[in-house]
Amino acid sequence: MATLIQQHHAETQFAKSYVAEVYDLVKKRNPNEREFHQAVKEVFDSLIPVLEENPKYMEHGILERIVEPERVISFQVPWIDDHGTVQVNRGFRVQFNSAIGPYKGGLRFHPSVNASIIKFLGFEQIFKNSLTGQPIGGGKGGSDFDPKGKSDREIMCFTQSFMRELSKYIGPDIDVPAGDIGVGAREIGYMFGQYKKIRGGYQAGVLTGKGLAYGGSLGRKEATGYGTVYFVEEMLRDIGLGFKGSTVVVSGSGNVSIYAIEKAHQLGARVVACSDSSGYIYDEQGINIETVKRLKEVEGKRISEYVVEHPQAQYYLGCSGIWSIPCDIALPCATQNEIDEIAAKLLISNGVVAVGEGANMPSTLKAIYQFHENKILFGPAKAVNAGGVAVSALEMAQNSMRLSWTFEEVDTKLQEIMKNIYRSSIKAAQEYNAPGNLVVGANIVGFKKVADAMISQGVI
Ligand code: NDP
Ligand code: 2IT
Repeated sequence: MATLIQQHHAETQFAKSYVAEVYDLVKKRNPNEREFHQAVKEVFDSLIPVLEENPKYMEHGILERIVEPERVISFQVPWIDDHGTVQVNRGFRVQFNSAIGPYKGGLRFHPSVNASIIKFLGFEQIFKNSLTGQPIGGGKGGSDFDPKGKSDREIMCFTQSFMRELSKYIGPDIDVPAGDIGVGAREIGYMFGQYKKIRGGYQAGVLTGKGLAYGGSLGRKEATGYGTVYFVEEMLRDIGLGFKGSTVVVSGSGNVSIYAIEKAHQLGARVVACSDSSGYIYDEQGINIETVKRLKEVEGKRISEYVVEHPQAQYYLGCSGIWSIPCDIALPCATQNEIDEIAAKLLISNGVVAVGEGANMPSTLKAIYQFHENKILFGPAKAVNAGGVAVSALEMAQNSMRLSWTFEEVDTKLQEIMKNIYRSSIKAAQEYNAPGNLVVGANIVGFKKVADAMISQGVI
């Protein structure tokens, strides 16, 4: 008869080989989708102890099912530019998993968008949305359209064409898109108008991140950046530290970065650097966030303009150099894989204490390994940046009730949600023998709820 240790060993081997088999299948079925493979690998590596403990997840084929989107929509987006020339872009919506609620997730407009990018983002969104504790499934979409340098008319023309097709597949109880890179309040406004026109009815809950005059929620604009800082504050609190008196580096200068910088300053930190895809600025006195807001949110300028108004600051070409700046806290808030192994080692040798991922998958797997090996506090994206989608779900709730909460009410709920995500993730990490490992903890908490719901609903 097998001893308990032998039995445990056999179960571990079984769970490991099941994970390896499904991961191989993912690579075979989705060739060349590097980012999607990366996101799957990170989640799968966390799940082995959960599968050992709950063989039912293997028996019900949960991994095979969870990596296969329920629906992938790819469509043509034709539009006419200001010269009268017809342009054609590619649009996507990946409806990944609806076990716990309607598909929910942003739309990204960036020339780098392809099936791999949208699938990695959609896959991450399943677990992130589950972590928030709200009833929302996972989805993502976007286009390879480049909003840079486009006139307002071109943006409207493109977004209307995009929505003409997307409108067939979304709805307040079906799939609720929102913003992401290159999609903010202006784009959501045009898409909402087009959806309303096509449907001939006012369905406020079909999109989130709307303007305040037509169903948007106070606090949504700030939610991802503020939530990122609230989460990292929880991480720091556990070792008796906080933002107060710390030096912080934030990459990017878009929606997430701006409000992460603002909240970090409010908590007494000095944020000394931020960036865009062309370069980064260093301001030893602390970045003037009002200048960044005006340059980026109102005037649509490059971050290099900052030094014209603040001559004490320096501008450096190239965005990756930002990680060579010594800091206590690093908040990558721009894009995927912006911190590689070299950048991680630089941050570590310069004394970084905590890293919080405001962007989606900004650290490579090798970078994450470095942070863990060197006992750096590391907050993974699907936990750290969940505040954005969490407040989107609060926007949906307000739309359903036909009322609106005050900024303070929304912000208080956001703080509670971020604390809960931290506490449940740290608890799961402890329970599954990975104390302090928030990657493992967040993946497990996010996965279990969705997997249990999938089992309850049968093979559908
Ligand atoms: P924005 O479009 O508002 O800003 C993006 C910022 O990142 C810009 O400064 C942009 O610079 C920079 N950036 C984008 N792509 C690249 C690139 N390839 N290389 C270097 N820099 C780049 O987007 P958000 O702030 O909304 O999103 C930032 C990140 O946060 C993304 O990973 C997104 O998925 C994630 N996120 C966003 C949420 C939200 O609510 N908006 C919620 C959760 C996560 P440039 O202007 O030069 O392109
Ligand atoms: O990555 C994300 O969580 C988002 N872009 C926000 C999604 C949302 O539905 O608010």
